[in-house]
Amino acid sequence: MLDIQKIRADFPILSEKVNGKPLVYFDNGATSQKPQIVIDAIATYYQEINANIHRGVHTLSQLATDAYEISRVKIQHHINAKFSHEVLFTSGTTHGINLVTNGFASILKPGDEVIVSSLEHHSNIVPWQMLCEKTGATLKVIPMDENGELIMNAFDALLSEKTKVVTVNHISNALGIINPIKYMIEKAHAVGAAVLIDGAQAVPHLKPDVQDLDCDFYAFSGHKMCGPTGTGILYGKEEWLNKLPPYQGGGEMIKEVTFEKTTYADLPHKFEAGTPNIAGGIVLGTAVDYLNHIGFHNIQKQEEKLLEHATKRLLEIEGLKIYGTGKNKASVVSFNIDGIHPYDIGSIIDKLGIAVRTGHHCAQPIMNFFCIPGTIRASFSFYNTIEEIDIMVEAVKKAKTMLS
Ligand code: C6P
Repeated sequence: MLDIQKIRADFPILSEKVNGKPLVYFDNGATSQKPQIVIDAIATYYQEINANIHRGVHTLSQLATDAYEISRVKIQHHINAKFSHEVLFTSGTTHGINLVTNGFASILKPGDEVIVSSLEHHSNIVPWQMLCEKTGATLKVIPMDENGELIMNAFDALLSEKTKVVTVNHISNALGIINPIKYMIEKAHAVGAAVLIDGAQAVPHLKPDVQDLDCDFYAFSGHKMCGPTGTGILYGKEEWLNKLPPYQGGGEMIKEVTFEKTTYADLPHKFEAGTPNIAGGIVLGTAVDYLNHIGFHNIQKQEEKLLEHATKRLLEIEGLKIYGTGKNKASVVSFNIDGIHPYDIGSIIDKLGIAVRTGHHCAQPIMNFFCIPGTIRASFSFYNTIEEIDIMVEAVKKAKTMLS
């Protein structure tokens, strides 16, 4: 059993007041809060070893380079990648996905097909749309049902020898649905397609095993898993990363440059042009250590309790509808109240110190499917409590009374 109060003490912001009320932070899907150990590690980096990496022979540069590369190896082990050079530092999920779509521009041809799911965040729709426009490939979409689950028969029917890429999120940000990605990866590989998993919403809740999943790419953001903003990881299988051209040209991604021709550095540097977010990359390793110290088994147990309690309590409110009612769910509840705009509820409960996200959650196709402008999304983390959920439920009831 986790000692939640002890864990909460690790997060200074959780004892802040917002609008004069104790903060209830349920916007973890947008970004997680940061423990003191992560906040301190950023200061320590700048106070003690700040230098550019992979460049200098001087001691500080060596120290910074070592810390950065140790963090890469830590993350390699965390996601069970075969090689550390399959782990690329990025600025976040969006960056990772764009790196891949940029690479596929030189691979896809007219007539090829890319399959995305109807549950995607805009970050995993728009780059593929841009790629299809550039190459003449066609974008196909896996439909969903009323529970927010992808329809696997329809997915199977979309697959053919024309399918070159399948991409899907591990967990939907808007609904919290956990997708059957292992099945989907196997099916996609059977027709020779590459698979990119958008793991942005999965990594705060679970430890992905990229070798077991057998995905070709797995992209995620550091800031949703207790790490700093502007950090992220793109895992890519070695063979794919060797096949794709570099994303950006610049310093550090080269072997040799002449005006006639440039040869590129080996992995992972081929994809890491310019000075990266050094402090962020190092501290992402600290965040991973922190989460592993809490333990993902414990995290999941706590989050299951929160999800169950929130679902039960919210459904006591008349006229409240939850979107995303599939069986396999992360600790996210997306809901609306009959006849009330989600922004209005969100604004009133904000005055009571409760932070939720309202709107389309960068997933407009999902809102279009349900014919709604948006939802109120409460996304929980292991540091949230049952008491906080009760505070939110009472606040939502109050808002409903005020707005009815
Ligand atoms: N979702 C949310 O409130 P970046 O911005 O690159 O760190 O992550 C983009 C992204 C990609 N895929 C999924 C499934 C996501 O949930 C997100 C970010 C946040 O739901 C902010 S829009």
